[in-house]
Amino acid sequence: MANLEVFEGDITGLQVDGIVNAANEALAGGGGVDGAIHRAAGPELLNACRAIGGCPTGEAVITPGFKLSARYVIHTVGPIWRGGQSGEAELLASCYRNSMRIALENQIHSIAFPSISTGVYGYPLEAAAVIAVDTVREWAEEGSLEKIIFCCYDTRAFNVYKEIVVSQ
Ligand code: AR6
Repeated sequence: MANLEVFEGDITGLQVDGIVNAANEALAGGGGVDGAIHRAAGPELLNACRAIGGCPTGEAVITPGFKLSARYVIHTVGPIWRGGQSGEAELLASCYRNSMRIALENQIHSIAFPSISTGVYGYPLEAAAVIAVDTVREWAEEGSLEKIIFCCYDTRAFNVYKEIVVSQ
């Protein structure tokens, strides 16, 4: 069983095999964690994303990490929150599931996730964190993974994730 950890800070500084990016369908870069990852990885990351062309909501694609210490970036596109009746929960679970599948296919041993969809895309934090932890746990016993980090950018998110990881 891979170890589940909660970390507070910037995902771009983590020493892991792969970090997950909360991207948009165009893979065009953006604000939030996406912007931070592109800045840290350098312009080659945008070129690699352009070559892939795009990624539908709920799916995931992989690129090298370029200047990041992480060898890979797994880009996934979370749902935009529209009130909860538009399949948001299933799409968010799908982001975590597809990211884990790609990590395993690439023999990744350690991976860090940001709190997908809970920034600009407006997904309520507590509900999103339950989905994140539940879905990742289902995969944590598979294959190569040894360490899974939920990387929270602020103390509120850190506390929410910590409580869910500990209580489940
Ligand atoms: N490290 C870790 N987490 C971070 C960082 C960081 N450096 N920066 C922000 N976060 P968001 P979304 C947290 O808005 O809601 C982009 O423009 C942030 O506090 O980055 O999935 C994309 O291009 C929040 O908890 O992603 C898309 O258009 C979490 O990361 C759109 O935003 C996600 O917030 C995606 O929106």
